[in-house]
Amino acid sequence: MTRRPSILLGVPVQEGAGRMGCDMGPSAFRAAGLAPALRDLGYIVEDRGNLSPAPLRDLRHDNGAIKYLPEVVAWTEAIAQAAYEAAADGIPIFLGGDHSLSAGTMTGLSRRAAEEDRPFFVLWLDSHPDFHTLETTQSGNLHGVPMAYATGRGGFEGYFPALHAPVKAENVCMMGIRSVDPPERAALATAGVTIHDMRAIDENGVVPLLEAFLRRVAATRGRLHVSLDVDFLDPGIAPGVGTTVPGGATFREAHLIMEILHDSGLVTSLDIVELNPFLDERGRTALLMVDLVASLMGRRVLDRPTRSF
Ligand code: B3U
Ligand code: MN
Ligand code: MN
Repeated sequence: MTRRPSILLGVPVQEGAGRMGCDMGPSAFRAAGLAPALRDLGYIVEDRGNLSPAPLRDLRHDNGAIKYLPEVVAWTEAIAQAAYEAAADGIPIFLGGDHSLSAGTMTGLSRRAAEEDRPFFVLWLDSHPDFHTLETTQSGNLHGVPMAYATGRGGFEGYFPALHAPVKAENVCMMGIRSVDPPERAALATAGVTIHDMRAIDENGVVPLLEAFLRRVAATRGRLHVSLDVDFLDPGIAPGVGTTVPGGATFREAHLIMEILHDSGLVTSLDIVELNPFLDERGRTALLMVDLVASLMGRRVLDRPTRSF
């Protein structure tokens, strides 16, 4: 079977998170053996090294809580361009870095999809919806805004790059959500995003929720971007993250999601974000994330017929 090459892109942005250390994420993913794991699965792996931000501009916003706006905007500009280019060459895997990087990846990837005349879908695996605008963020940490920006909510104009093709809220599915701030909750009530919070996962299991979304993607020839935040996982198995939120996905739920995603054959790009190696325990979170990527890319315990969509 010929497979599209895996393209690794390090994105050592840390200014979007509340604490420093995510800049070491790309190194930790490499040290945890991401490239050899993919080569073992038969992929050609091209590691494009780490991106750098675009030049800083002087940007100020009335919301005085916002931290590092010029830095995060400069990163977003560079990431959007790199994502747009890499999407034409293979399956890009963006090694974060904090989740503000998804402002750039979704922008560049949705532009690529639009030029290919394909719909663009996002599976957002996170304890948070990251649906704040620049006005509503109270922490001021810009890893809390990428989904609001990418889906075209107001107030980012003049700061973040203009969107070639906003992500359609109806094409976004979130799973694992369990920490939502009041303004996010109000915005999500009418936005049209599909949200499966932890209660929905407990009541239904991950399989029917994920399959329903994948059937929608499969019906369209669309591109599917997966954005995996470490805090989707339960902190008991993934301690290397700045925001630990109890009650997260188990090892088995997370692997099952990855395996079904591979069966679907629909995934065209991936973010792995919010790993903070400074907070990790002997690399166990980095190693788990690499194992999850391997499952997403086709690692299996036994051969079995794949599910079709
Ligand atoms: N919603 C909160 C917390 C948060 C969002 N993303 C992360 N934490 N990782 C905020 O600060 O916006
Ligand atoms: Mn996040
Ligand atoms: Mn999160």
